[in-house]
Order: sequence, then structure tokens, then C-alpha cells
Amino acid sequence: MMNGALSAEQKDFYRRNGYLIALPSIYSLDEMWLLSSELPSLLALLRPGETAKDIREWHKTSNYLYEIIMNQKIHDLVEGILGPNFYCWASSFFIKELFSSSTVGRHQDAYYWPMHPNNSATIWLAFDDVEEENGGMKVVPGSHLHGVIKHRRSSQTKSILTLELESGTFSEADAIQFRLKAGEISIHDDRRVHGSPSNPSPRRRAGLTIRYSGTNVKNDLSVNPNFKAYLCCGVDEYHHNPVGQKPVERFARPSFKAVSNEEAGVDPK
Ligand SMILES: O=C(O)CCC(=O)C(=O)O
Repeated sequence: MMNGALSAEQKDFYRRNGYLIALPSIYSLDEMWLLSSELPSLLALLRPGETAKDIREWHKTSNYLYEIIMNQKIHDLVEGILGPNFYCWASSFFIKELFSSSTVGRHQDAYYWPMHPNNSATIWLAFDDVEEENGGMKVVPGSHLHGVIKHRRSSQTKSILTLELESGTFSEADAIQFRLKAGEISIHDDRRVHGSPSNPSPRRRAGLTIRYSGTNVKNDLSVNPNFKAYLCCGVDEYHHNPVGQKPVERFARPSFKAVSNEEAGVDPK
């Protein structure tokens, strides 16, 4: 196992800014085309009234997603951020269809998660070419350095998420626009402020988020009882969390839902 695929400069940039882009592609265009062509089989498992955002933690039951979260190229990059011992525990789609008014209100992921300490990183895998025109993510560099900030219920009824930061908590002018080609990823810290605008374009904007945490991070099972850790790299010397099993089916949905702080009525601030 190589000691991470990130240079010292990239690690330093991540420490200071809380994100990384311009990374080597994870999937070729052909591989991405194959993955995209299988996505409808997963979406077909959604029930009436559900949307793609309800595909949460389906890597527990779908090999289609399990193989992505266990991709060695992704792990080599994450190792440069989280160190040699880490696990995966979450995956979810953020899909904005063409001409979609859906947004994502500015937030910090850590506010949603009953997990301590803060030592988690999100991979955002682009299923489509993503930029400003089709609602790509915007991030506030360095915002992870100020700890977890209180959120309020989102005033944007079009937001895919339910919470957002008060305006004035960060400077809109400082936000950086992410641009990714299909098959590329960005990485962000769990306290970094980010969100995304609507997609008024004639092109879909789909991304899969995959959440990795150092083995020192413990989930509070009283909030999120169905949490399972999938060791990706190294050893788990802490044994803080229940361990997940590899799925047996290509496409299947779990019988239990993931629960965030907000869904459990817990305010972490
Ligand atoms: O896809 C987006 O626009 C936002 C994704 C997000 O909020 C996340 O990765 O935590």
C-alpha cells in the first residue's frame, strides 16, 4: 500500500483550505458511461414520493455502490487526508436534473452528523461534467478552521437539504466554484462551508458523495442506530463502531434509514 497519493503541497493546501480539486481522474469516460448506464437500476428502487436524495447508505446492500466506495484510487487519495486507518460509512446522491430549481443551502456536513471527533472527509464523485452553469458546488476556503457553527432551518424551500447557515456567517464573495469532469472527484473537510445553486441548464448535474472517517471517529448509535463502518484502509484499533457486511446483490435497498442529528431532533450547538 502506498503512503497516500497526495503530494506534501496538496496535503498542506487541504489543511489550510479544507478542500482539494484538480485530482487525477478516478474513472475513465468509458467507465463513467458504464456506471451512469447502471444508475437507473438503482433509481428504480425508489418508492413513490422518494427522490434520489433518499438513496442514502445503499452501499450496504448494493454492490454497484460498494465497489465505488471501495475504489483503491479513491482510498489512496483519502489516505493522504485521514492517514492510514479509515472507514467509509455513508454514500448519497445529489442529483439536479436539467432545468431544476433545486439548490443546496450553505452548510457544514458535521452539523448533521452525530460523530466525534471531526475527522471526516467527503469525496464528491462527478457523474456528469459539472460547473457553474449546471449548479456545481461552491465552497468557502478555510471555513473549516472556525469549528462547527449553528445552523437554522433552510428558508429556501428548493434546498435539497433542510438546514443552512445564517447569511453573514461567511463571505459569499470568498466562495470558490468547483468544476469537475465526469469521473473526477473533489474532497472536502466535514466542517467546510459549501452549497450549490440551481441547475437552469439543459444538462443534468449528478454527483455521488462518499463519506470517510478516521477510525478514531465514533458515531452516536442513540441518534443513528443503523450506522455501519466499512474499513477501507489499515486497522481499526478503536473498535468504536459496528462493522458492515459486503452486500450480495448488485442493486438492493436497505430496510433501515440513516438518521441525521436533525432528523433525530438533536441540535449539536
Ligand atoms: O452536491 C451538492 O451540491 C452539495 C453536496 C453536499 O452538500 C455534500 O457533499 O455534503
